[in-house]
Amino acid sequence: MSFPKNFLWGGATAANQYEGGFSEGGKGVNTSDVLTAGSHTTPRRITWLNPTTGETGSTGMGFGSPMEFPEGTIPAVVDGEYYPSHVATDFYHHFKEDIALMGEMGFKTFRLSMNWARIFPNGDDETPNAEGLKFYDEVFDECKKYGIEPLVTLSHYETPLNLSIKYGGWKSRQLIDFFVRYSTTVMKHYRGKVKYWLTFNEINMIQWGCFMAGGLTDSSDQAKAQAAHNQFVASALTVKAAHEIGEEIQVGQMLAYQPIYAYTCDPEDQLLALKNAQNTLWFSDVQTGGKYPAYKLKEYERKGIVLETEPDDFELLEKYPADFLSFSCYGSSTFTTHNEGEAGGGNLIMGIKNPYLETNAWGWATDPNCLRIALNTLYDRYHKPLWIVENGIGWDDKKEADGSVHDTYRIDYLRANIKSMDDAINIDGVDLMGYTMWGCIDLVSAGTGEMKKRYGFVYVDRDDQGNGTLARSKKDSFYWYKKVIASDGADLD
Ligand code: BGP
Repeated sequence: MSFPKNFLWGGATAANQYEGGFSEGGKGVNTSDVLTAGSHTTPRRITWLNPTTGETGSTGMGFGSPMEFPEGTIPAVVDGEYYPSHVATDFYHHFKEDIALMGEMGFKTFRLSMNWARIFPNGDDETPNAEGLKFYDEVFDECKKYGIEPLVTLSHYETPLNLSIKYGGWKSRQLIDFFVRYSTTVMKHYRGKVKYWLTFNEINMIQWGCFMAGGLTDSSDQAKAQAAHNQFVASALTVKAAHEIGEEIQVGQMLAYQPIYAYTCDPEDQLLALKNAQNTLWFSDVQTGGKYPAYKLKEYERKGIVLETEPDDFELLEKYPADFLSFSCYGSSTFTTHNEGEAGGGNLIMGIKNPYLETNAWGWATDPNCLRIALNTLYDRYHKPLWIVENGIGWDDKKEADGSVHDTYRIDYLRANIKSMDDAINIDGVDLMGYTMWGCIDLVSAGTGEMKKRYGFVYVDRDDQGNGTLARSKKDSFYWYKKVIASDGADLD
């Protein structure tokens, strides 16, 4: 079996983990720029400053360790800290070389995120930064040379820091206007160059990483619910604007998804699995389905959460749902009510270890059926085109003296996942637009801030402390993926 001829094969990246150019081209500071590096065992931290006393310190990001800003402090870049986003793997200065490598692999599409603060440095500026616009013009022109269709995320785990400090991040409705100004500006400016857009990366992650996903410094349930609502409205208004700007433009939702399994057939385990699945799916029920599900509204009622809404919010959500649903999927998670099983084996949502699956060094389980199950679940529920915009495996790759990297484990992982996708298309009839492997050129890990958790087809010479030449070299998986694309997914050997 093989994939449709127009299937969009490619790779995915995000500005905060890849682009660098921190203080170049008139860019402002983003929330992602105040995150330190961490590791598998040490959570990343947000650095803060007390502008009155000059005192500095840091707090957790809300998952792994609590987020607490002492009175009078604001998130800030402070002296003496290492911030992985500032250089990252320097796409800013390597984009021509990197896009050429993507072209060599035969990419049909390249998912990247636009750095919001490169376009609107403070987020609430009246006019965009011309130098920022120019940078992406050059990037998209380069893509065009190789026939690569860009897929652009508008906000991938970053918000201009000023919006977090001045307005409290996405819990403020004012951010809706700032975001829509930004999305409208870029959709108009890049018309003819960019046709596919995504609004918020892994929108459901606001439940855990609320600073990262929503610029919130307040992690209360009320703030998170309001922030999610505001992002939904901003997404709907972006879909509306897109359709007014050009009928060829499509705006997708981006969801962090993983199939959820019950560890046993005990109905209590089944119910727990269902509830965990709903905790993700309500985000796509709203943004792609157009309606809040009853269970979510009931939960808000129980918890005393009251959303601040405008009279036409719900009509907007229903009238302008996402054109397609994109998602990340790395593996599955398993849950039980029983006091058994070993902890771990999930991705961002950790459950217990699934005895049928292998995990990598970071405890992420590889599940050969996860994409087929995910695609069927989401297609059955929404009947809209789907796009897998993240899938892959993080590994501490070793580069040989001759520059080669023998990443057989990555090829094995991708082969199983592509087969799973193939089955969903050819056996189950799912409408799948494309597949962008996560971190196609090595980049910084979002979860840990490490370099050594690598995903790429291309190795980048840089370590966890920021040393290295940034030189690029092709891994074995580079040649393998090139063959996969050239054969429309038929040759997976
Ligand atoms: C997703 C994020 C990405 C990416 C990926 C891998 O959740 O959208 O930004 O980083 O996961 O995760 P990590 O980098 O933590 O290994």
